[in-house]
This record gives sequence, structure tokens and C-alpha cells, in this order.
Amino acid sequence: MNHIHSSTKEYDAIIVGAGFSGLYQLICLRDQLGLNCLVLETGDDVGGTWYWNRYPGARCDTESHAYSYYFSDELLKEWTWSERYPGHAEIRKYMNFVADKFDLKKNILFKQKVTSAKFIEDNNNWNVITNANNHFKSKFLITAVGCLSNTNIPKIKGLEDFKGNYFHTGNWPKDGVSFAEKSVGQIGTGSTGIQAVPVIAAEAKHLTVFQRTANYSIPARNKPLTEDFKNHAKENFQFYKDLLKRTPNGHPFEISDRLVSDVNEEEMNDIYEKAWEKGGLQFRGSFNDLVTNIEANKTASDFIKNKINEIVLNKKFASILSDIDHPYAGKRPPIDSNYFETYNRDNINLIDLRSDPIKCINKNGIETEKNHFNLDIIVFATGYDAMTGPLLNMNISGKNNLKLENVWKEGPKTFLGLQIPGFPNLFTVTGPGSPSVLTNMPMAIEQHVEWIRDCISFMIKKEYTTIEARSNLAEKWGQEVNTVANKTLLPTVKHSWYLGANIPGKPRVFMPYAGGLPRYSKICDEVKKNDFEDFILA
Ligand code: N01
Repeated sequence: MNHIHSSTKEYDAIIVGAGFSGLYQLICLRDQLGLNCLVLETGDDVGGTWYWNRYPGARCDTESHAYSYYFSDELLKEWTWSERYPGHAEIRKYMNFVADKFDLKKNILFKQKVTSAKFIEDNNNWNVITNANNHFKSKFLITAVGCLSNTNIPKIKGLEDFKGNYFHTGNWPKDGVSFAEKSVGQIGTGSTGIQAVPVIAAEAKHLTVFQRTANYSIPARNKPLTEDFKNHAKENFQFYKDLLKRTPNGHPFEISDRLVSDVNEEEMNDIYEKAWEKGGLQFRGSFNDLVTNIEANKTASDFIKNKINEIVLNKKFASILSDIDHPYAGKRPPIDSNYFETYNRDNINLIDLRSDPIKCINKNGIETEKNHFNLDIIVFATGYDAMTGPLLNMNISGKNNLKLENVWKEGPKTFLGLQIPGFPNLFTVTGPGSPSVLTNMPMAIEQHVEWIRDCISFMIKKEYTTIEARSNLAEKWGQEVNTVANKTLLPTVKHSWYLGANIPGKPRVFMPYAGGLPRYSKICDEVKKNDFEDFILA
């Protein structure tokens, strides 16, 4: 229920999005700084990414004890996760628990999609308009819109003629989709597709998977948490908090110091075997040089390819699945529950789109160059216009009517992923140029949200009315983002969404900051310590 009076239209801060970022930003600004805040949210409940991602098998790849807010010891003690990795429904429960505990919903207006945000120089206010034609004014505008919220359904000729149903995983119907007795086609084998395949195949009459790029995956080894582990996580939250802040990706595991060349082949295989058995994203932490040294990486890549060939009994499928053209973890590494094993079922088919591309969709299904597939349902697990898409979608204009879409024509330019030159008092939580998607998101979010809180608090104390990123420093930050990325194998994967390569026409710019969360946090702390003098304050 919304308690916001319709005449209350002017705010100190408008926060866009009621996911992990938006909820904590509201707590920081409303409860800690005493600001008059409004959260605008497209959905009809809190949850952000998890409000929309209800697809079969949707589950977080971060272990549950780390996929939590760490700002409140009380909250950490009160909430108990049930599985090693939290499923989408449990995450929504958690976010509702947080919203209720901190009484957040009274400041959230649901079913309000921001359609334009314009900085008005006369009064240094942001004017924000929503799809319900509501108009709001605010001194600060904070986007908490997530990095992966702008779904991408590729433009395939004939989709409108399809007489079955089609769904994008990131916009999944609340009531679910029944696959019983249905022939299903799924396009996409990224982290999402790899989670969805086993669950869909278990229910559907038949599933055809359309794979463009083969992908690595490590078993997640999801399981219910034991009482012992639940107690351990609560009793040791301070240890985990320190660990999450110390590790480059904000995950609850260390990256090993050893290099692949430090061990012999037998030891190496033993290390990989143990990591495979343990499961999860920490496989990439087995050696220090897996994401920086192509030779070292090849050992991990080969190990996984061998596993695929061992698991998948159909030789043709095994060959298509293990024909991977990029280094392991060069793209976001998926983890799975019986993904490769599912190809041993007798109701699944796998199409290699590299040798048999999709020609069109017609009323009965998908037509490739060489085949036709009759389908009742098409699942698009085809990813997102990541990082920049959700921001560009809001039609943001800054000083001198500067349009964000024009400023970012050649790719995003930000200072620290937090601010954009020409757009005063606009803060972008986990924006392009920040560690965001290369980390355990809640950790990156907490760091950004608290920095924004401290920045606004500083401005209020010093009676500044505007803060704006400097162009030259944004330019320099862009170079730093490139420099640190180029020390890794990540930019070598030319079809990666980190580079915007999944969206036709999108500028190819490596978007996230790959220098690790601790190093990034230190840089942000320095800026704060120097009274934000890297920004133009007025
Ligand atoms: O999207 P993706 P995703 N024709 O872009 C294919 C996070 N996440 O939703 O690789 C045919 O990775 C595309 O092929 P290619 C995580 O950060 C987190 O899976 O571009 N195929 C690819 O196979 C992740 O990285 C969690 O050649 C087309 C797939 O669709 C991010 O979300 C779970 C195509 C898209 O893969 C995005 O993952 C899931 C076309 N025209 C995701 N267009 C958790 O932690 C695209 N593809 C829970």
C-alpha cells in the first residue's frame, strides 16, 4: 500500500528502483540523514532484479550467507537462509523482510516507471516524470536501477507471427509458465539459460536449446543448509563481513596466491577436482593467474571441457557444448545444477547456431538455415542491454539540455561509475565504470550507497547545492577502467556483454571496473577524505 500523499511532490532525494540498492539508499538517506525521500519503482513490489527474474531455476550464484546486506548486525542475526544459494522466491521474501523491518514501503511508489528525468538549472532540481504521468521534483536523483534490468529480445524476423507464447527470462510472468506437454525452444546459454535448461527439460514434453556460444559451467552443488552452518554464519558474521570486503569480487572465498606454474600436473588436477566437487564460483579462485594468464587459463578451460565430454554421453552434443572459443571466466562464469547432465535426457535437442543459424521465426516455431522446429513456447534467455541500457531508458537530460544518449554515444563516461559530467546531483549506484557486475552485487551496492550518503551529508554540512563530475577526471577514469581490464583476459572475449557485444550497434567499451572492490573502495575513500574536491562543488 502506498501512503504517499499525492500533493507531496517535492523531495530532497528521488531514488529510482526498489531492489537491493534502492532499499538501502532509502535507509541511508531517510533514516540516517533525515531527508525527505521518494522511491519510484516500476514493479508492484520490492525486489529489483528478483522481482522480474522468476524464470525456472532462477537462483543466485552467490552463496546465501554472502548475498545479504551486511550493514545491520541485527538484520544478519534475524534472517536465516535455507539453501546454499538462495532461490528467487526466497530472495523476494528477504527483501520484503528488510522492507518491513525498516518500514520502507511507505516511501515507495510502485508501478511508476521513470520515463524522463531532466535537470533544471534555474533551481538546481531534477524533474522526474513517470509513465503514470506523475511529476516530481528533487534535489538529488539516485538511480538504483540495476545493471541487468533492460531485457534484450533479439530482433528475429517473424517473431510477431509466432502463434505460441514467448517469454524473456528477465520478465517472467508472476504466475509462472506451465511447460507440461509442451514443445519448448530456448535461445541462449548464458548464466540464466544454463539455470533454466534442467528445470524446463524436467517438465516439458521436449526442449530444444539453441546455442550460439558454448559456455563453461561449474556445478553449483546447491543443497539445504544444515543447522550447524546456519549457526556458524550468524556467529561468524564479522569474519564474513571482513572477508567480503577484502576479496576482489566481494565473495566469501579467497583467491589462491599460487600460480598454475607453482604445481605439477597431478597437483593441478587434484586442485581442480576438489574445486569441481566443492562447486560454485570459487573454482576460479583455484589459482591466482586464471584470469590474467592465457596459458594458466587453458589448464582450467581444458579441465572443464574434459568434464563436459565425460558427462555428456551424446557425442554430437558433447562436441557442441565443449567447443568453447574463449577463456574460462573471460565471460561471467555460470554455475549450474545438472546442466550438462540434462543433455543425457531423451527429451532434449541441442542446435549449434554457429553452424545452423536462425533464419526466422514463423507461426509454428523457429526456422534455422537447415531445419525447422515446431514449438509451443519460446524462452528467450538472451540477456540484457547491460549497465548502460537501464540508464539510457530513462531519457535523462542534464545541464544545457544535454541528453545522456548523446553524451554516451561512443560509450559510457563516468567518474568512478558514480557520476556523469554535465549531470549535477545525479548519482548512479553500480553505474558503468564501477566494479558492480564483477562482484557480489550487495557488497558493491553497500559501498556505493554509503559513499553517496556521505557525499550528500558533506554537501548539506558545507551548504553546497550541486556536485558534478569533472570531464577530465571522467576521461581519466575511463582510461583507468581500460587499463585494469587489459591486465585481465576479460576484454579479449569479443562476444562478451561486458563489452556490449550482445547488443547490435552498441559501442564496444569494456564497462565494469575490473580492479577489484577493495582497490576501488580505497580510491572512493580517498576522494571522500579530500572533501570531494575531485568534483565541482557549488
Ligand atoms: O545473459 P547472457 P544471461 N541469437 O548475455 C545468447 C547475471 N546472472 O541472462 O554468447 C542467439 O550472459 C547469447 O549468445 P552469445 C550474470 O551476471 C546472474 O544468461 O552472445 N543467441 C548467450 O548465450 C550474467 O552474466 C545470475 O553468443 C543469442 C545468451 O543468449 C548476466 O546476468 C543468474 C542471441 C545470453 O547470455 C546475464 O546472463 C543469471 C541471438 N540473437 C544471470 N542474443 C545469478 O547469480 C543473445 N544470445 C542468479
